[in-house]
Amino acid sequence: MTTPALLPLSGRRIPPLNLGPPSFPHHRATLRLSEKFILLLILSAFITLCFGAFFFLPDSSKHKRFDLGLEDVLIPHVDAKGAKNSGVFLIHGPDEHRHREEEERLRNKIRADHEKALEEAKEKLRKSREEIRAEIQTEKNKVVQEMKTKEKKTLPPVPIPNLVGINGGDPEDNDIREKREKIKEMMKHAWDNYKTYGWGHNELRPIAKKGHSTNIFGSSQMGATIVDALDTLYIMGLHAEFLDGQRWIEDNLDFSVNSEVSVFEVNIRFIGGLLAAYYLSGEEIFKSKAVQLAEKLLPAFNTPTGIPWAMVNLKSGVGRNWGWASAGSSILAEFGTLHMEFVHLSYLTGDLVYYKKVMHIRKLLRKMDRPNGLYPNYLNPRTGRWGQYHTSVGGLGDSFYEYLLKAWLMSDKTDHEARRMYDDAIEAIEKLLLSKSRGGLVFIGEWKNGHLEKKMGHLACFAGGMFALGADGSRMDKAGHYLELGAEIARTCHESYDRTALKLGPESFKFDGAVEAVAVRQAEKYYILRPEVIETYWYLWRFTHDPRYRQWGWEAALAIEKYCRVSGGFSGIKDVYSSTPTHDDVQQSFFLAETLKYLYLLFSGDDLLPLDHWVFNTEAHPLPVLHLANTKLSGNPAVR
Ligand code: DMJ
Repeated sequence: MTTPALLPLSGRRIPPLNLGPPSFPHHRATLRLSEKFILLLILSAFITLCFGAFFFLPDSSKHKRFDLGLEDVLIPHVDAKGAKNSGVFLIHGPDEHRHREEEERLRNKIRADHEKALEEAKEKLRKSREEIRAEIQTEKNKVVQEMKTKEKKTLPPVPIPNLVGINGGDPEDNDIREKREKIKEMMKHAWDNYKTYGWGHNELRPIAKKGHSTNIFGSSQMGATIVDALDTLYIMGLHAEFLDGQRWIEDNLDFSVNSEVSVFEVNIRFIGGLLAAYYLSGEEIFKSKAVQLAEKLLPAFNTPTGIPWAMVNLKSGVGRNWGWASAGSSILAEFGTLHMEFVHLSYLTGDLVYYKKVMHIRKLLRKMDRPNGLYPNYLNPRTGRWGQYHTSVGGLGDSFYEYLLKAWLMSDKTDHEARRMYDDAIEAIEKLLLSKSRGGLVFIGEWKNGHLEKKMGHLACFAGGMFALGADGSRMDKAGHYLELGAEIARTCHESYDRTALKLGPESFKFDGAVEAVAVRQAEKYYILRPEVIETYWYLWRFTHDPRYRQWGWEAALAIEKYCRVSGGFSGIKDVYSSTPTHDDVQQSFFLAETLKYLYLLFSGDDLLPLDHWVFNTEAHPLPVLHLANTKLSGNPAVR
C-alpha cells in the first residue's frame, strides 16, 4: 500500500511520505564492512548515552504530577504530610521499599529491551536490500489484510425491532390499485433510465442522458440515486432492481475518498437510506456501509462547541462551513437533522459515540437563549453564538423541528425532552410565523430581523404533515387544533400548485396584497421534483382518510407524468407558470426516495409501513420505532 500524496490548499504537491527504510543510491547496493562498523559504533554510543541518562538524571517517577486538563482543577491533590493542593504526590514509609523493587524491575526490563533492540539492529545490517524489501512488503500486506478484515467485520448482533408492514398495502379498490401501479411504473422509468445512463453517478441528466452531481455529494461518484432509491424499490416489490443496487453497493460504494461532502445530505440520504435498506432486507452489508460512512463523518464534530461543520472531507476529516452562511455559521436544519440516524447507529453498533454527539447538540440548543422563543437558522460552531436572526420552517430550519418530533416518536414516545422542545418551538412558530391571507389561506412566513416576511417556500409545505403527525400527544390535548392546522397548510400548498399553468408548485410563493400563493420573482418559479406537498397529502390521508388528499396527490402525479417525464427519466421544470415547460435536465435522487414513495404510500393501505411502528427520516427513509431505546442507550449493554 503506498501512501498517497497530500494536496494542500495552495495546490502544491507534497511528496509522498516514505515510511520505509532510507533508500540508498543505486551505485552502492550494499554497505561496505567499514561503514557497517561505523554505524554499529554510533548505535552503541547512543545506547550508552541513554543508559547514562537513565541512571544519573533525577528520578522523576517519585513525583507524580497531575497537571493535565481538568484533573488539575477537579482532583484535590494531597501529599502524605497533608500539604494540600501542592500539585505534587510524594511517597514515604513502608511503601518506599516496594517502590525501589519496582524501580529495579523496570531498569532490568529497559536494559533487556535495549539489548534486544541492539541485536535486531545488528541483524538488520546483515540483511541484503532485497531481504529488507521483502520484509516491508510482508508488513504492508499484513496491514492491507487487517484493513480488509476490519471492513468485512460483522457488527455485534442486536435484537431487530419488530418489523411490521414491510410489504403489502394492496388496495382493495380497483381504481386505487391502478393508480398505485402507475406510480410503480413511474419509479421503474426513473430507475431504469438512471441505470442505463447514469449508473454509479450520483444523479441523472435525463435529457443529456448522462450522469450528474452537485457539490453536496463531493467530487466522487457515490451512487446517491442507488442508495436513496433502495427502500422505495423494496416496498414496491421491485426486487431485481433492489438486488442490482445492492450489488453495486457491495462492489463499489467506497467512502475512503478524497471528497468533501455535506454532512447533512450524506446523513439523510446515505446513512438514512442504508439503514432503511438494512432494516427492510436484513442484509448486513447495508448496516456495515452505514457505520463506515458514519465513522467518516465524526471528525466534522471536532469544533470548539461540538456543533458540526456543514462539510467534511471524507479522507482528511477536515471540516468547514458554507461560504454563504451568515458569519461562518453552521445551519440549524443541518446540524439539527442527525438525531434519528445517529440514535439508530448507536443502537445497532452498541457504540454510544453517535448518540452522545447528537445529544450534545440537543443539550446545547436547549440551554441557549432564543430570541422571541424562536431558533435562528445560524449558529457559529466556534463561538456558540447565533448568527443572523432569521427563522424559517422552510429551508435552513425545517427538518430541525421535524426531528424533535420524530425523536420522540422513534423513542416510543419516551424522549420527553424532545417532545417538550418541539412543543415550545411550534408554539413560538404559531405565534410569530403563522398568518392568514386576505383570501383565507393559512401560511407560514419567515422571521427576518424582527418582522414577518410573507413568503412560504415549497420546503415549508412539509409542515402540514408534521403538525398532523404531532397532533396526538400535543400539549393541553390540542390534537384537533394541530390536525386542522395541518389541513390548512395542505390546502394552501395545494393552492400554490393549482394557481400555476402546469399544476405543479413553485419553489416559493408570496402573500402580498392581491398576490396569494403565487411566485413573483422569476428565480422562484421552478419545480425540481420536490416531495413536500405530496408528503403532507400522505400524512393527512393517513390521519383523516379524507379522499381529497388522494385526489390532490393524483393531480400532482399526472402533472409530473405530463410535464416532467422525458424519454430518459424525469426532469425538473424551470417555470411552472409557463405552459411550454423548459426542463432543468436533472433527476434528483429525492424524487425516487421521497416523491414517488409518498405517492405510492398514498395509494396503498395503511398496513404498509404503519406509523406506530415506523418513523420516516427527512428523506422519507423509514426507521423502526425503538421500543427499548431508553434501556439500551442509558448504557445497559447487558440487554444488547
Ligand atoms: C430532501 O432532501 C429532504 O426532504 C430535505 O429535508 C429537504 N429537501 C429535500 C427535498 O426537497
